[in-house]
Amino acid sequence: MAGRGDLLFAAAELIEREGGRVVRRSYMAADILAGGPSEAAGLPSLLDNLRRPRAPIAGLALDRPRMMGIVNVTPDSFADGGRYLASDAAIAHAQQLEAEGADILDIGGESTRPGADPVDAEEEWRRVGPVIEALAPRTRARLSIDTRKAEVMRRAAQAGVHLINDVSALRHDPASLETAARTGLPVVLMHAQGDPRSMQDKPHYDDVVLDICDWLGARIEACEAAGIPRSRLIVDPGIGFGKTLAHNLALLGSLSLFHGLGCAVLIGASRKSFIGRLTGTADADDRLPGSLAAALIGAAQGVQVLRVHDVAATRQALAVWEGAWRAQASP
Ligand code: 7PJ
Repeated sequence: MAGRGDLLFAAAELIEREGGRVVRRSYMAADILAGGPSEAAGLPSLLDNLRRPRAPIAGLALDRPRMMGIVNVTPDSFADGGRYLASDAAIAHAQQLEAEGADILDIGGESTRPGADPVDAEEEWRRVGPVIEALAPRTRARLSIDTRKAEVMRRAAQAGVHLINDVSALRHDPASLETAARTGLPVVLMHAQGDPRSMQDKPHYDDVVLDICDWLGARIEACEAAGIPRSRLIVDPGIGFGKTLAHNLALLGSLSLFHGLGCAVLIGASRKSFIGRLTGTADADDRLPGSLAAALIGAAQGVQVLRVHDVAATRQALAVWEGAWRAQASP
């Protein structure tokens, strides 16, 4: 799957909407490869999406899970509590995450946690600009700009970032599609229902996994129409963004479905409140065990990028998973 010899499927479930109903049918892989069930018209392109090797992202081969370390430069981000507001501290934190093994550093200056207030582009750039400018010439890790604003994307690209991460999937700012296309950079398209201020009010889906998969498919098409090829897109179901606990768990359980979109897949579950709600862990800093479990669930379903706070701990968890996984794939 996704060009990886260590990820295989022996059976597949074909899920289709028929009117208001969702119909699920299971097939053995051998039967699909022998020509496929005649009732499944879209199957050849779906199989092609599932199997096609993923292009490297910003020069990173996607043949194993990659870690994106989180660098918040915000006064109100819930997990770090503004501890890294000063750019010197953010730069030091980024370098620490790189030393721990982060492949990508995701630098954000606007908190998008539930209930957060927006900031303008000038203030956002004042926060992230000095951090990007300091890191760009001296880091091995790829730099990602976590922003919803075209102006911040443009300036970050100029300053040398390798990747755009937009939690609004290039919808928040009407100039983002065109600006992102012009940078030529890869883009993470994350699903969110509602905006950060209101998204946890009453999230609703007909079928959370299928609805988000279809939504991301439509965003991919919008990007392609704007000149960003699918090979430069990464999809993300947006854990915690307009989702109940049940929605988040359903998504984590069905991550492999998103490979059918033909892009690399990213998840960000690190320290999120669904872990707290599930386990009664009020303090985000105490959610490392649940975060590691979520990272391994992602790895086991072929997720190519894991967005995490705790790079060293995630690296250790992944090393054990990967060692055993590869040993059974080729004993
Ligand atoms: C995500 C993100 C996520 C992507 C945040 C937090 C909230 N970007 N930015 N995916 N979450 N792509 O880190 O808890 O899940 S901010």
